Amino acid sequence: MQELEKIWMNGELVPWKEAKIHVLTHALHYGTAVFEGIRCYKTNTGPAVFRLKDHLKRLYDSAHIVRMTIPYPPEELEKGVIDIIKANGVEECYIRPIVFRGYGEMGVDPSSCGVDCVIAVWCWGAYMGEKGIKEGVRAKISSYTRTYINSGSPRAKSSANYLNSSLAKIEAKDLGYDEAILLDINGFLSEGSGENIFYVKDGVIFTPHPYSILLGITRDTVIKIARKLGMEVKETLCTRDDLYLADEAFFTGTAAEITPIAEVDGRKIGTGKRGEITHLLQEVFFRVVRGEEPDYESWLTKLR
Ligand code: PPE
Repeated sequence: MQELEKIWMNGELVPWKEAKIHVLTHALHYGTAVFEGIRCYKTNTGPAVFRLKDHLKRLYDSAHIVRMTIPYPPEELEKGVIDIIKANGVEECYIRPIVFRGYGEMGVDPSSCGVDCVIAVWCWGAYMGEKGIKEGVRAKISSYTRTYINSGSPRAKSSANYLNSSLAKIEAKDLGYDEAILLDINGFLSEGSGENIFYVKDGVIFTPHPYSILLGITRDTVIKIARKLGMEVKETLCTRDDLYLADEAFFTGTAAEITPIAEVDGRKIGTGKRGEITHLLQEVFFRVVRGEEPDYESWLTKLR
């Protein structure tokens, strides 16, 4: 990992190498943490954070679901995000706020452990490579089922949910694929290990209904952009066969941005290349995040 200068830790900017926690931190043992992934992009008027307020809103929602009280008001975390980007002097970066149960008593019950809060930033290029963004990735339907709504809480971006993602990702990569697609407990499409999923059929855009998925901010961004372009978007139950027979498919996520899916389980999706609608959505998306689409300016928090 390429180290930067500082990390925001419980309100202080501490040197990167000194941003440490105790080995008996509750979250390390029991996954009691919630986090966010946000991107800051370079625009003509300097760096701008994309949909910062929406990401922080989801962080507080995640904390609410897992019964943690974040010991700062949202405005303070917003300032923390801006301060830590400035302190590291980067124009573009990925931002990772994490809120977790700290060092106190051991045992599953987290109530005696305080809540710590960290914001780190690093430089992160295309999640599945530049080639993936241009040509599409190869995906596999996972043998792992997405976290069930009454066992984990897929709506919360909690660390504990990511064992499910991690197992699926390892399996997919071991088998020579780039990414895993998980089905929900009823066998319908849910999402990728770290992305939401969309496909296009006869000009209509489909994406799984928000039952067993993380409600992605990029998912919401793409839905809004597509509808504004006059396209029809349906949030519905989707099957693997729908995906196999789609004309185009793509993943969305803060890290993954919009990554075309070229192939699923050895079957080409459409032509097996980036589809036209996917390409158009990518072009508009990258203009939006770089501040080149005035209609979407309100989504940007400018640093200067
Ligand atoms: N589903 C999952 C399971 C997921 O992890 C992400 C983001 C999304 C959907 C898309 O959400 P959004 O970023 O709001 O559009 N995954 C984050 C973590 C990736 C990682 O490897 O770490 C991300 O993209 O930041």
